[in-house]
Amino acid sequence: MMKLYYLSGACSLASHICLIEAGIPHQAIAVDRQKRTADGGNFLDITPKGYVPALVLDDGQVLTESGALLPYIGTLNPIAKLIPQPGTLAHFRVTEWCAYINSEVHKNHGPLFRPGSTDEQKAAAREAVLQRYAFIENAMGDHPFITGGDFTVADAYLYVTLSWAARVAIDVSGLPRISAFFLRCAARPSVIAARADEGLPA
Ligand SMILES: N[C@@H](CCC(=O)N[C@@H](CS)C(=O)NCC(=O)O)C(=O)O
Repeated sequence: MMKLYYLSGACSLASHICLIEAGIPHQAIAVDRQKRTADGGNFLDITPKGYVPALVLDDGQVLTESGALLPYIGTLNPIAKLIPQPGTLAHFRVTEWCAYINSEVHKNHGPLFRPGSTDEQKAAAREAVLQRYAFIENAMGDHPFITGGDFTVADAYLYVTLSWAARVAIDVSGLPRISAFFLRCAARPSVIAARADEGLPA
């Protein structure tokens, strides 16, 4: 069975949601800030990168990086429609969004989570993230999800960054589509189940 190493509520929540959406049997194993795993190991032995998500495949190989892991998980079960068939442009549309959320949205949160950031650095980070959310708001149009009618791995990733908004004081109330998108995702059984597994409030 695959093992997903996660830090509660962190970016790994997106992979966790997608494993559930795809119906892939898996074991979700918590990692703490000291890099200890809930099954008694040292997370650095799983990946020297030391950060989540890390997915241990059935043959023992380890896959990391949300930008690769999410499309991988989505591809495992085509019926779940978490990503279109590999090799099609539609597939790369979803990976394009995963890359955008990874490098433009997720990464720009850095100063908001790093202890010791100055108020100026935090304000600049909030502005950068909000500007990217505004871009997505516009790109989403009247679709329920980023690329259209199907909930994809990119939507799971965007849901997770939005779930940090209140904690890092990013106010998305001026973005009605993004706000509705967040509530739409939060109501999905996979999201509710993954949050419960990670000990997060409903
Ligand atoms: N490049 C990685 C970054 C992953 C990442 O930033 N993980 C954070 C949680 S969102 C983490 O594990 N932080 C704990 C740490 O670095 O000690 C990815 O995109 O998957």
